[in-house]
Amino acid sequence: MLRTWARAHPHRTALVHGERRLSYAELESAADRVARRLAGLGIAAGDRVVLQLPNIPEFFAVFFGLQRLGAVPVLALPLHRRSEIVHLCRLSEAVAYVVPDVHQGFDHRELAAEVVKEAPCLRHVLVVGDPGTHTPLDGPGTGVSGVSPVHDDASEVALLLVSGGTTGLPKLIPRTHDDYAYNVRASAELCRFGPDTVYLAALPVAHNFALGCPGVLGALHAGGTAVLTDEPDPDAAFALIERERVTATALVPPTARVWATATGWAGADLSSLRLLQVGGARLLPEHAIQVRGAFGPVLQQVFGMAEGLLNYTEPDAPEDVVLHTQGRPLSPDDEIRIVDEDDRDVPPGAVGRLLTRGPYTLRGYYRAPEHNTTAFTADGHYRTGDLVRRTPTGHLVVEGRVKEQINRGGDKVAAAEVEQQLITHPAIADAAVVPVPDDLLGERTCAFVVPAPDAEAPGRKEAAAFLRERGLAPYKIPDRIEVLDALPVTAVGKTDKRALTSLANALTGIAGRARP
Ligand code: OOB
Repeated sequence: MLRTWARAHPHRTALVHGERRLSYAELESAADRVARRLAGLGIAAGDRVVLQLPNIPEFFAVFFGLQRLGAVPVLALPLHRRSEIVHLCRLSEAVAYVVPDVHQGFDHRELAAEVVKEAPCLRHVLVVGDPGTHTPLDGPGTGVSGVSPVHDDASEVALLLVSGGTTGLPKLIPRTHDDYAYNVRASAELCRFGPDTVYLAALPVAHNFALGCPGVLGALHAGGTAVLTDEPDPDAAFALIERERVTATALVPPTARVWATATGWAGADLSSLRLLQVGGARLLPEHAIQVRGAFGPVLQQVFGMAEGLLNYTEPDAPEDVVLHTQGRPLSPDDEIRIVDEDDRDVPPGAVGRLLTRGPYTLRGYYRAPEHNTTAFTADGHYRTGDLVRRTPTGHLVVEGRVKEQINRGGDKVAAAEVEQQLITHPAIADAAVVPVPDDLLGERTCAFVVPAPDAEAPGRKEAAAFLRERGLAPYKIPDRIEVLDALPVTAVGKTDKRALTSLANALTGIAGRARP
């Protein structure tokens, strides 16, 4: 795809980052350079490479360079730390790990040095910027001028996305060339992207939303421009929107609300904005009204998942649909079932569990045969874990979830992953993590811990330091720790998360009254 775009309009601007501007021709040759460099290091078709880069042009040079070689990027998030990265490297048997030198004060070279000790499959750590003791990404490649694309089968895996997760360790989602290209093309069409599109990537481009829904890839597919930034705060973002005449962007609900408030006092000219996508977590109707009030009829709700299925409110949808639903499936071939706990269809309009199957939805997690037996129905429907209802117009409203995941303003935290980390603490005998409502983030995490015999359970600060030391991503560290003598159990002997959620809420009430 990149080669086609670069031939069609080599001199148009593809990517903007700060003062840097890359034309399509420059992006094309940057991808070629990376491909030759990686080929020179022995990286070949089928190899997996963990890519952990922020929103900088090199992300796309490496992404497309890997595509060119037929190698598969594993898209780690910028906030992933040792625990996640080691797991992703081992699971994918990655041969290389690509990192920035220092990003937002965090030295990724130090992290990489720890990772290589625990993931012997890694043969190379490639650094964008000052490589320290590792290998520079920039460097001599093979002499061959231009590595030609090796694909002959569009059903092969093109990239591996990280799942929000419900189990102890993150899962990888195989996305194929044909499914992901469709994802990008159909999304770009629905969102009316064209050569005049200027897309601002303010969410991490390693996440499906900003990468391909329609995201940066959609903007490039349409012949437009993508502006990359890691600063979604309104001061920086509004200045960029004004300077670059940004036409479209994607946000999670907390950021959308901050932006909406900021329009009241910021003087920037935002008149170029034609599409403001909000998704990744529930946008409450009152917040949708606030955002639409501030930005006008440019708001679009997006209910998507890295696993595939995307729902969008259409750009010409009635106001009521935009304010009160999370959109309609992208493809006419997306199959939706809304079922009860025995997989029986609920009556039309009733709330149930969302199952889906379709042209760009995964058929199985990567190297997870056991998990796949429960994550899918026998006939291949993916169990999203979301509770939805369908309106007469076919739009979905997200009403909750059955999966044990905390959605912290769009950042997904698998309860089991944090629980398993917590119980490695010598003073913790048992742990259960539940969501608590939060005005800004929608939800935060509350961990209930049971102290080990004769031990005193750690407080929040100590637990946080412990989990950071274990290499857990910062957004997974519990916002609250509560100590119990024992965890409540259900009639069948499972931890009663519902009781814990109510308890957490009751404790919030008490804390709220105690601290006016
Ligand atoms: C996006 O992808 P993931 O993989 O980080 O998370 C998917 C999950 C969904 O299953 C759902 O539980 C939740 O995030 N979610 C929403 C939502 N959008 C996602 N819940 C309520 N309302 C929404 N609008 O989050 C994602 C991927 C592509 C595009 C947009 C979001």
